[in-house]
Amino acid sequence: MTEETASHTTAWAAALAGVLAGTAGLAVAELVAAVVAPGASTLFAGGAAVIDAAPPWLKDFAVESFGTADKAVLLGSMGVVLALGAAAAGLLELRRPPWGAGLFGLVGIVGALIAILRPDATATWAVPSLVGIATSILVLRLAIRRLRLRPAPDAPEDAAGMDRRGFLLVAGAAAGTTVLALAGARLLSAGATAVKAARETLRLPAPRTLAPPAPADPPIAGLTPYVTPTADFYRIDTALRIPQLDPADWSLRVHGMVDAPFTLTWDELLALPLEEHHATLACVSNEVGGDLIGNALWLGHPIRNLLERARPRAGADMVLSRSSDGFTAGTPLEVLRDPARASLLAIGMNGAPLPVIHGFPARLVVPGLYGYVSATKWVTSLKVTTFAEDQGYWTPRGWSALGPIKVQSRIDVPRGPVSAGAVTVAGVAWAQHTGIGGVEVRADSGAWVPTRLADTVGPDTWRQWSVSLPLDRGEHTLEVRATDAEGRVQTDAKAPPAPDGATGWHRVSVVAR
Ligand SMILES: Nc1nc2c(c(=O)[nH]1)N[C@H]1C(S)=C(S)[C@@H](COP(=O)(O)O)O[C@H]1N2
Ligand SMILES: [Mo]
Repeated sequence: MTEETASHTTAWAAALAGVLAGTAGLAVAELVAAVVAPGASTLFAGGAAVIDAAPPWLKDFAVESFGTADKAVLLGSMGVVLALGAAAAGLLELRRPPWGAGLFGLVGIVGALIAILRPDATATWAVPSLVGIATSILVLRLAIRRLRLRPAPDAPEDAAGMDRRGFLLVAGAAAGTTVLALAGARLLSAGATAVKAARETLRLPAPRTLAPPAPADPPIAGLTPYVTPTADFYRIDTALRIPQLDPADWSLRVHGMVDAPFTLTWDELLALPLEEHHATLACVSNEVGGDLIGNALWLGHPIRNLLERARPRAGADMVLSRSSDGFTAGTPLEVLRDPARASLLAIGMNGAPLPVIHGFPARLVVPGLYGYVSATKWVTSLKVTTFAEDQGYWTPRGWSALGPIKVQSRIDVPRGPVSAGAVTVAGVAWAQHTGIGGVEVRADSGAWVPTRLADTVGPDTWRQWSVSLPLDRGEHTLEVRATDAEGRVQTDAKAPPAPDGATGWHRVSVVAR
């Protein structure tokens, strides 16, 4: 072996040592986090910090390009960046010891700091990153030392100054540690299992106030159903690791500018009269024609009753709701106190306890407002405050403090080629809490044609619409626009989702054959 190839081999081995040391450290951090606090894992605390620091255009881009896979993409990209960094640390340790170990140490300290700065963190959250990084440094030092042995004077030409056997042993031990630590972390993440069991054994109390029955769906293939099946309901949140709240430990603190602050336990909540309401939840990030919207039957206790009990003081104009993982939403106090609006502290969705990803055991649902200013999942605190004093999570990140839902409509059918002649065009339209007054469609910028509206239980949900349009052979552009129940016509002025919701008409191209 020439000296050059030998040094190439050594360099590759050093980079590999860096990656193995890094992965072993991350895996050990996972294991320690499973014991100390699941949120304290270096990878998840770091990822959560990246999400919190991401500017609105990036959030928008991630949601738009990857949808619900945005978190997997984030973790994947972090993995690539960390692997490259770890390889660099390996090379650095080979060429300029102890700077490789130093680089690892720096990353470990930053990881520990990020973890203890998470909203729900305690000082112990530093432990996983610190133990993890100690592991990484140990593996790195041991492995690189095997690569830097000076060849003995009487060694054969090709010895190249490396203790091959020793290196492979260290590498194997590191890989073994990684596998064992990850398996252990898996076994120990019992929290999630306990919460899953608590949810499955939960019997929801019967509602005191029943929702009117949902209207039957028009028999049109491809049309969005009136009630979104829970499994198809969109999910949007900043939670890389879904909060696992056992109802037995859950409570809601109602405090701030109130005369009578109190804390509501799970059993107390279950003993309160519960109401059922249909409401269509929408995400402000929904593009025109997008599917970040869903309609469900919610079961819960009116938020206005909780606020009444706490007695808000004069001057308060906002309720800052907070989740166990630090997300916050700022909702106008008068909206939550409005006796005509069914704003709920919800515990049930479509007849079952809230799924864990939708906020188990309790979340807010406020008809008429985008989710980011109202629909806090895993909610644990309601602080009565002012818009001058407090901001919800997304406001300093470029989104409007107020988020009333804008009138919108979407074409669901047809979305592919059709036979020329009478073509069924159908979809949904929404203007929550005002209600939909009418929906019109047109082909190829022709005259607007009114559509038939399906029944609805009230103004808080979307409405399905349909119409039969005559279409000749060829390509056509279909457009839809809605008018709310107060006569406001949906604008075609295009606006992106940020800062307060997309506008514009939904258009689809169809080929009639
Ligand atoms: N704890 C928490 N609650 C949250 C969010 C979040 O990031 N964290 N996102 C909000 C946003 S932006 C939306 S659109 C709705 C989505 O609720 P869903 O996932 O049940 O559809 O939840 C809201 N509640
Ligand atoms: Mo959202």
